[in-house]
Amino acid sequence: MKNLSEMKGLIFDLDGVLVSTEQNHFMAWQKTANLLNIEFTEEENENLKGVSRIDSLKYILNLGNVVVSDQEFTSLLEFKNEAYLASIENLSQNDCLTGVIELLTKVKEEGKRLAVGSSSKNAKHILKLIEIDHLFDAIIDGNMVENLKPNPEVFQKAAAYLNLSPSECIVFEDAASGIQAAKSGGFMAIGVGNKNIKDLADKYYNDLTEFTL
Ligand code: B16
Ligand code: MG
Repeated sequence: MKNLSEMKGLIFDLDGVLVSTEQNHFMAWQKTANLLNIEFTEEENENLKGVSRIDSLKYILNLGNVVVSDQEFTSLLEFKNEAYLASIENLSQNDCLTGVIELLTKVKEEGKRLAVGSSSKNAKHILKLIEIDHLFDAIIDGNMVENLKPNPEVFQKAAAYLNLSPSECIVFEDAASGIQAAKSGGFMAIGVGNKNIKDLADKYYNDLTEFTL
């Protein structure tokens, strides 16, 4: 494995790494599942971290053995997203996870290239709300890729925007699907803030204050 200090690019997942909106996603999915009388627990939600909106709904429908029309499927996606957006309305820089601002500021000063690689179609909106969008050289979100995590496309695209190869970049992730995506794309995969992925990642930190280059 390469020395961390040799790495030129840092690519961050959004939800669960830079900001803690995973609970908001969970609550919004739970409301959606309730409409369909499907029981949806926090344990099940673990499988949806990093997973796209469409694939998440497919997973929940499958869980309850529920079949819906295409039109209903679209309405349910809209319902979930509205519930999610309403719940993050008051998000601010205070909601950045521990160590985020300090790390981003420091590595930027050191000349590292920074990107976000997120499955979320709301990523740019959230980055603006938490006022860190200006720190990134590239923001690749769920609107910009065909294949979402565990496919590596989102991180590969981020590296390409940074003009770097995967072997020159570190990916920070909180979800199994994201660690899988990073590793299959040839990136160093650092797990953050989710003990369930400790064994999957190349290195693991409880939060970003523990990380130094
Ligand atoms: P949206 P990440 C992912 O973001 C979330 O982890 C996941 O829970 C969510 O379903 C997915 O984004 C899609 O989000 O509905 O906003 O498009 O962790 O890849 O930054
Ligand atoms: Mg995440």
